[in-house]
Amino acid sequence: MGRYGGKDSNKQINQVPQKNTRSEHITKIQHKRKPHLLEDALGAEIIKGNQTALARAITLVESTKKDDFNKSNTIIEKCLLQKTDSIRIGITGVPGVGKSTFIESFGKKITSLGKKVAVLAIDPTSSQSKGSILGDKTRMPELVKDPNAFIRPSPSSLSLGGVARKTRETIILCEAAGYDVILIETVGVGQSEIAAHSMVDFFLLLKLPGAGDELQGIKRGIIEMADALVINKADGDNIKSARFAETEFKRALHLYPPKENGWAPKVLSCSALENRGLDEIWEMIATYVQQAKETDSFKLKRQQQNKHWLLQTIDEQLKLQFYQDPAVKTKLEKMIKEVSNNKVSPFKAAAELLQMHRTSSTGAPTYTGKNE
Ligand SMILES: Nc1nc2c(ncn2[C@@H]2O[C@H](COP(=O)(O)OP(=O)(O)OP(=O)(O)O)[C@@H](O)[C@H]2O)c(=O)[nH]1
Ligand SMILES: [Mg+2]
Repeated sequence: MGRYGGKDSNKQINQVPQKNTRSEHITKIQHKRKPHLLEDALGAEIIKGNQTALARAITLVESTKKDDFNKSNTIIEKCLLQKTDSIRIGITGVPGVGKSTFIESFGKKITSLGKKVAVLAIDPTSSQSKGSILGDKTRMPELVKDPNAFIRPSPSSLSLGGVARKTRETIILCEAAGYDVILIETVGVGQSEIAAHSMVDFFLLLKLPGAGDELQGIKRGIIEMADALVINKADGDNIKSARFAETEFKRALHLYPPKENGWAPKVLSCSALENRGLDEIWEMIATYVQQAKETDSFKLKRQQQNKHWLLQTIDEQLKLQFYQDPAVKTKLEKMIKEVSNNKVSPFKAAAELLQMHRTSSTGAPTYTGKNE
């Protein structure tokens, strides 16, 4: 008897209970699909620009639960399909240089141009002290109130690697929500700067007036990363020293070859407190973006960054899996002792441990959000 054509099935179709069975069946399917309803709804609301949905999705991104990780991935996938035309700007500088004040003034400038701005942070200190770089929203009183601005502090209790990855995923969500400019604030120390640099289109280094000693102390690496050096606090008694610093930095930057994309880093000065010099900074960034888009280097840089993050994430996950493998944990202790006593070579020990992990990890979960 055919599934749809037979006598019995005709009889059944006319019977009321069949209808119930069908609706039960549909309910079952819906129930099965229910886990995706939240992601679908959040994704759709984010794309409409709903800030509450955006904040909720970011919380999922920041969560260390595996279930939330899967949900956030589904949302990110959806958001990635959204075509955007954003500019990602990194802002760095030593504590007290005026990053928060600058972001407040610059953010307001951006929204006054009819654009939406999102402010995110990579802040490895936020887990240790409550004085996180964006925790201090009092430095951004106007921007906090601006409906076209979205401010999200750095997630706490995560390692730098964890924070950086979450920030990067949050960029995607913010862009899908229609934020045209993404400002990433980071402290001017070590790894967090490198992480920020590898997720932005333009990297801006804030400096203090007073060139002589500054020039001596400036790290070569950071100069090479910066697309612009901006001397902040160029106001009041500082105006003269800021101008001097500007000349000195320009001279110093001449010694460096232009970047791969042909851009020669610029030196400007501003007063974040008095809202001066910000137009020039915005124009400089706009020029950079225009040039980079013309030469395709804008797209190329983002492609390279995607590749970097793919490889970086694989590295992190592999390491995490290896060191969390209970078999490895036990054997590693023993191996360390043996290697220390020259009973076995480090290379042989490593090979054995890796082999052991390969055997024990077959079928092991590919992700664990813990310990990040
Ligand atoms: N005169 C002057 N003071 C400024 C300017 N920008 C910031 N400041 C002051 O410098 C101090 C530090 O400013 P913040 O914006 O908190 O600096 P920050 O770089 O965010 O500092 P951390 O969050 O500690 O890393 C504050 O007292 C600001 O008022 C400026 O353009 N001119
Ligand atoms: Mg600050």
